[in-house]
Amino acid sequence: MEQSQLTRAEQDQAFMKRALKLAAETTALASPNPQVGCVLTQTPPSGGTPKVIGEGAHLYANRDHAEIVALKQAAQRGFSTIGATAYVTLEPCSHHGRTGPCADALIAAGIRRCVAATQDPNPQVSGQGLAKLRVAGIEVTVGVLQQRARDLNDAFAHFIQHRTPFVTLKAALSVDGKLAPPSASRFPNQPHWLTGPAARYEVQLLRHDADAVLTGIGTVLADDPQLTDRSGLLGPNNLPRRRPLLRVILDSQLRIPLSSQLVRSADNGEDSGHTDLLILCSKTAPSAKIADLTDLGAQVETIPEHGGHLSLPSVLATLAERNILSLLLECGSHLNGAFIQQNLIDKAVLIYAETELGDQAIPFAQGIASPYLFEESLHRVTRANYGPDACVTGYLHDPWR
Ligand code: AOF
Ligand code: ZN
Repeated sequence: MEQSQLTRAEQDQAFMKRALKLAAETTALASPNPQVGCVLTQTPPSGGTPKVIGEGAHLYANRDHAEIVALKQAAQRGFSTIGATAYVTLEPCSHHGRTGPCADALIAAGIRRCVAATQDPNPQVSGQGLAKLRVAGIEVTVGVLQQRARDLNDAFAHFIQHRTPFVTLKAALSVDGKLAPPSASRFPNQPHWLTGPAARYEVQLLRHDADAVLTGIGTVLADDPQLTDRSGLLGPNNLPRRRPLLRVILDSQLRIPLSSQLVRSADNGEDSGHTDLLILCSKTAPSAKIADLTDLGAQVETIPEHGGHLSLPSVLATLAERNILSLLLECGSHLNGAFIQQNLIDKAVLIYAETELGDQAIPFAQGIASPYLFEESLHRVTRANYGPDACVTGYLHDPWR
C-alpha cells in the first residue's frame, strides 16, 4: 500500500519502525549512551506521500545524536528541512552534554512536527526537550511504538536513573531445573552443553547486547569458558563493537589458572584503551598472583567483603564506575542464589533443554527451590522456542521506573 493511502497514525508507525530499525542496528555501538534512530520526512508541496529526506542513528564514537545525523544527511542531499517531520525513537535532548541540545537544532532547522516514541528517562532531559519544541510552536506527538523503543534502551534507562548496571541473569537448565550434572560425574575443564545450537546462539546475542558478562571462579574452574561475544554481528558500515565485552570474574582468592582460556586471551587495552578481563578479588588475595595476572594482561581489583564473600553491591558499583550499563550473569548455583536473594536481578532469561539431570545434579540457584518457583516472581513474561529448547524471559524490576 502507498504511504499516502495510510492514515496519519499508520504513517507515524511506519516511519517510527524505520527509525527503530536504525536504532536497533547500533547495539554495542551506542553505550554508554542510548540507542537512538531518527527519520526526517517531507511532504511534497503538492501533497501526497511523505518522503524520507534524511535519517540516521547515534554512534557513541561519532558524538552526533541521531537527530543531527539525520539533519546533516538531509542537508547533504540538498533537501530543505523547513516544514519537515522528525521521527525520533527517544525524546530530543534539551541539555548541553558532549553536544548541544537536539531540540534547539530541530527548531533551527524549521521542523514542523516531531514524533517521539518515548520520553527520555535521563533526569537532565525527561520532558524538557519536548517542552522546548512545543514552546517553539512545533507539533509534538509522543508514545508511537513506545514499548519497542523502551525495550531497546532498558539498560540506559536503568543506569541513568540509578547509576548501577542493569543486570540480566541467564541460565541454561535441564527440564528438571538443574544447571549441570553432579561435579563428580563430569569431565573437568569442559562445559556440559544442555541446550542446542540455536539457544546457544541466543546467548551470543545476549552477550553482544551487554557491556559486561560476569561469572564466578567455580564456573571458571569447572568449564574453562571464554565468555567472548562470538555473535559475529556487525553494526552500520560493518563496525565491530565499540568496546570489547568486559569479562568479569569474581575470584576472592585468585584461584584462576594462568593457563585458563580467560587469562590467555586477556587484553589490557594498551592499544585500544579498553581492557577485556577484570578479575575481582578480596584484599586477602595473594599479591604475587595479582602481579602474575596483571603481567598477562588482566586487570585485578580488590572489592570489600560482606559475610565472607565479595560484596555484590560493591561489584556493581565498580562496574558502574567503568560505564558498564548492562551486565549479563552467566554464573553457577552459588552466585545465582546470591544475586537473586540480594534482589539485584532486573531481568532473567531461562532456557530449558529437554534433558533431565536428576536430584543429585547442581541446582539452578542456591537457596531457591527451583527455577519454576523463581519464574513466579517475573513480570512481562515472554516465551520462545529455540529448536528443542524453551526460553522464558521476564523482568523483576521495570528499568523505566
Ligand atoms: C544520544 N544519542 O541520539 C540522543 C540522546 O553526552 P551527550 O551529549 O552525548 O548526551 C547524551 C544524552 O542525550 C543521553 O543521555 C540522552 O539523555 C540524550 N539523547 N543521546 O547519545 C541520541 N537523542
Ligand atoms: Zn540530542
